[in-house]
Amino acid sequence: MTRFLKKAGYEVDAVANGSDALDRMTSRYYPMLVTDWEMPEMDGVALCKAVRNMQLDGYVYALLLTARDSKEHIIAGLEAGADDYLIKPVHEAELIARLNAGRRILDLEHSLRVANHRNRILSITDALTGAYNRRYLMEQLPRELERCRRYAYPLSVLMCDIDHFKQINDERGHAAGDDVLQQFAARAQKSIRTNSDWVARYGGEEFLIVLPETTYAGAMHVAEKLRELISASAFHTRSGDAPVTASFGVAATSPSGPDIMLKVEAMIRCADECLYRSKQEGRDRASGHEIVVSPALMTG
Ligand code: GH3
Ligand code: MG
Repeated sequence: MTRFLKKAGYEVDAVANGSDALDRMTSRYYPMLVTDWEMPEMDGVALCKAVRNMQLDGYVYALLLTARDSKEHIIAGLEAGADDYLIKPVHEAELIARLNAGRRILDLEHSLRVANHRNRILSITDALTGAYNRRYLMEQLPRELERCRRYAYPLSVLMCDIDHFKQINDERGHAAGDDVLQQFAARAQKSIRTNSDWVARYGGEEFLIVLPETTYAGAMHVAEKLRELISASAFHTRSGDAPVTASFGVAATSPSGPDIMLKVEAMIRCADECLYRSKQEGRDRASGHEIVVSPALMTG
């Protein structure tokens, strides 16, 4: 069988029984499985069932080989998760033809998977800036909050708003405004930890940066770093260089994590209030608040 398959251009790993096959399939993804039905310990049907219950990187096309050709027998095999079967003795050309048919299914499944992945990325990304969009933010931030609560880690959010952005649009045009938004997102991306922190576009020219496992002091430091990076050099737009500043509002939980009552909405509101304070106090600055007791508890 290995010889047949290799001759037809397949890469083959041959194993002696069902549980060895299962072991191999857990350690890497095999798109195709050709298995005998009748085997000691784990037979081919049990193997197919087990494979269907595994979380794998792609679909596994399973072909069962059997010596019995009764209808009930074959139906049971297909119902257990086999895609096709062959009655032994195996005819070389037929085996290859059936596997090639299986490959067409695998190719389709692969393109579907790629398309789904691309759609998922599109559905959570802001098209202009490449930052996450608000939908993703409202989906993911409650999870971050929950995770920080479970592990008793702090969580901070940083609300950013470009100063006098309307003026940039008015003086240089909307397209130049778009250039500024793109570069703002790029600079924000540059000033955070790539593996845990993330940036979402909250509204028109407002961005929210999520900083897991970051205390109030840490978040204020990030805000200050980004504030400096924004004002340090002009933004290049299609209508020339534009000096830009931004204001920031930080909301942080206590170092031991969010309390039981704290909600995402309250945290965002708190960051927004701090941002408002930064605007009031003259813009191009950061203000923050550490939420020691959640607002719900304070009013309760
Ligand atoms: P402040 O310093 O108080 O934040 O003033 P501001 O002018 O930045 O704030 P305001 O909220 O008055 O104006 C925000 C502007 O952002 C108005 C809106 O036209 C513009 N805007 C929102 N979304 C986009 C976008 O996708 N592209 C561009 N170019 N402009 C946008
Ligand atoms: Mg603004």
